[in-house]
Amino acid sequence: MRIIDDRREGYLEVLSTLFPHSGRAYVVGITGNPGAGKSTLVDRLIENYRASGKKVGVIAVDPTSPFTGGAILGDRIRMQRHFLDPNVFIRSLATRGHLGGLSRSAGDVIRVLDAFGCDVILVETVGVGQDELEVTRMAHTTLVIVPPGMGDDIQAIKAGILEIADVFAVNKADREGADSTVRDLEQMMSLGHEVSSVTRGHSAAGSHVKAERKAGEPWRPPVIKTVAVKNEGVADVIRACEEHRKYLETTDDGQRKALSRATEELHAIFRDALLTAAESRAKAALEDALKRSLSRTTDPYSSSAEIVRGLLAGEF
Ligand SMILES: Nc1nc2c(ncn2[C@@H]2O[C@H](COP(=O)(O)OP(=O)(O)OP(=O)(O)O)[C@@H](O)[C@H]2O)c(=O)[nH]1
Ligand SMILES: [Mg+2]
Repeated sequence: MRIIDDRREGYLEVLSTLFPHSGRAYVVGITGNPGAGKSTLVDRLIENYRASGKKVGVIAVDPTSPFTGGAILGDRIRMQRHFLDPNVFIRSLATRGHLGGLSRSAGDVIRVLDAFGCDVILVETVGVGQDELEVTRMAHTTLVIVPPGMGDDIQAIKAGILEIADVFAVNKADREGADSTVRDLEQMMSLGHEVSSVTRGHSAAGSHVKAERKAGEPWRPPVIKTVAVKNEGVADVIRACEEHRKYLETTDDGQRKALSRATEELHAIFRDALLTAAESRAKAALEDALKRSLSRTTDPYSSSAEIVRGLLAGEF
């Protein structure tokens, strides 16, 4: 695992060897504002999945952003009770490091956990940065956690987060305002879909009523109330995720998403491989270009284009 985390010599060979053993795990991305209760819910999800005998992988994207500095310690404590369970694998990932590499690193770790035989892999990421949101694109299902009483702020999260949600959990439903948050979310979603009566008239946590989706209809993200600290509504979240998984497995929409996931993954790996190879091949030419840049004899745009032409023509 260290080899992968630190990208030590040979890590690509390891991943390549693992590839045939991967592809079976179901990946759930869990995102939402800082403090929404992601880790608490993840802890409960682990508990529920373990109770049904599933092997669980967890990737906590280490929030080193100024918003949430040091929160990973809290995450560790929250999930601590699962650390000794040999069927739970918990890894954390730093958000800062190589450029745009977070999703790539997460992808690598997902591959490893998948090959280890994890049935479910939960990826917790704070839904604040683009980089973090990218990670959820690797998940089959994205669970967005919203605390109650967001009021107008729901409009604020709308832009980035609403589009990526496959399932909503209105967590901390023991607090005031959960019902209106559920209503707001549903209303927002019904702008693009037919209005349904999901959860209307039900106030207890987890009392989500399955919306009957007819064949051919697009997926409509269910909104589920949870009280993660009391394990309420968590089984409903799992049920909703399973439904979404089935939806993906049986629809054209699911096929399209699988294709786009595979495309993105291949391209990310290709870009990395290309860059590594090209930078080492063009080392001398790059040094020369740098000198010319500094002396302002050749601009970096022209030098770069020149180097790429040289590389493609096999001149280096
Ligand atoms: N009342 C109430 N509190 C909750 C619930 N779920 C979580 N909390 C509390 O909310 C706080 C934040 O929970 P976390 O699970 O750490 O939230 P998080 O989204 O992982 O936070 P970051 O990782 O820092 O973004 C903790 O004090 C939890 O105990 C809930 O259902 N009800
Ligand atoms: Mg957390």
